[in-house]
Amino acid sequence: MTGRLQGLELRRVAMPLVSPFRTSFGTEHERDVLLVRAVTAEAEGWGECVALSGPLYSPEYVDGAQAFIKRYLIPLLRRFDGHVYALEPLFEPLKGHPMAKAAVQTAVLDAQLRAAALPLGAFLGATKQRVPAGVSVGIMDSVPALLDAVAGYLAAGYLRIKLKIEPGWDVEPVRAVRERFGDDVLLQVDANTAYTLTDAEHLARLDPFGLLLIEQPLPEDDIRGHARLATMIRTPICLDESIVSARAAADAIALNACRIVNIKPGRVGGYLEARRIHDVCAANGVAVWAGGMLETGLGRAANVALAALPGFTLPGDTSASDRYYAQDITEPFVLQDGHVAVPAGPGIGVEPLRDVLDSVTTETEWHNFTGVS
Ligand code: OSB
Ligand code: MG
Repeated sequence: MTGRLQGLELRRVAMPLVSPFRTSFGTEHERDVLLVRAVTAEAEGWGECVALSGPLYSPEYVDGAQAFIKRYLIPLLRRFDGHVYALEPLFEPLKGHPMAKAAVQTAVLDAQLRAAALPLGAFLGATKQRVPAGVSVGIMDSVPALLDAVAGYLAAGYLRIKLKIEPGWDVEPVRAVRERFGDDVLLQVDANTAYTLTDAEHLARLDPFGLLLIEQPLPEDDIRGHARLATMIRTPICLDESIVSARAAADAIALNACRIVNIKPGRVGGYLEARRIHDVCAANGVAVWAGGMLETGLGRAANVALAALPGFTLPGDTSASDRYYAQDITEPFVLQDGHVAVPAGPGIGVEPLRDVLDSVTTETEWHNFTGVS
């Protein structure tokens, strides 16, 4: 699995969301996505950059990721003809920018897997053909609006509900969802770093509701705070933003800062590192689940393959395409019995629908690597 790169395409697409998605850090109305297409003589592959438009979830943002790829990764890629594993040491001297690196790595990995006729799931060690789907529900203007949204998702078959929370929108929405839909619904919350340790008593008020987990209540670098909070509340703590590498996962686990980990390949520099986090967690008996970043079908396909690994024992944010987009850029991912099918074809196993892709494209640049030694 090697192959000289003939070139790289950077493509920006504008994808209107079916409804605004509000979190403790902001509201997304439209997804401005950077796609990377890697071309070799044998095949081409796709990677989706999960950076949001602004640096509100992590330091990366989509314009910055594109600039970083152009200025720092493309010069390295011009001479690259190795296995995708060789990209990690090649990129390693450049600090940070995991989402930009992940997008490029995934495009190259997809091209190499397609050339080798190997599905991404098989490459990573997937053991399932379909994965249970949860849904992430944004902060709403009112509790009745939230209950309507949750009712719709449960009717569609979603197997787990995640409520975005922030100070002022936490205990009441959770109580209302429990009262209306009962104790059997798998329910969890995600704070996206909106609290501090002084909120511990308040967060303990979530204890009676039998939540699966509370995701990232405290700041990204507050590992000790999460460990302390874990002794003050009964709801299991899950980390998202804090888990930036397999080493960070090992440290957080060793310090008892989390009992569960959300794995997002973009946050950790790609699917190779995501796989290592899965392995570290499995070795420590820590459950993992697949996070999401409002991906199009291209990014979703790869996330679903990862979610099919044996350590992914909780439903992920691997929702169907129509939870996000009226028209996806691939054949839509659909919910069947609350599950999403793992693509069976080589690489990520899906193709962009060319007409749709072109109709949402706002910018394309092609970087040609041939003729350069
Ligand atoms: O914290 O998990 C998060 C979306 C964008 C940025 C961060 C997060 C999210 C989600 C949505 O919760 C997950 C999805 O359905 O893609
Ligand atoms: Mg999260």
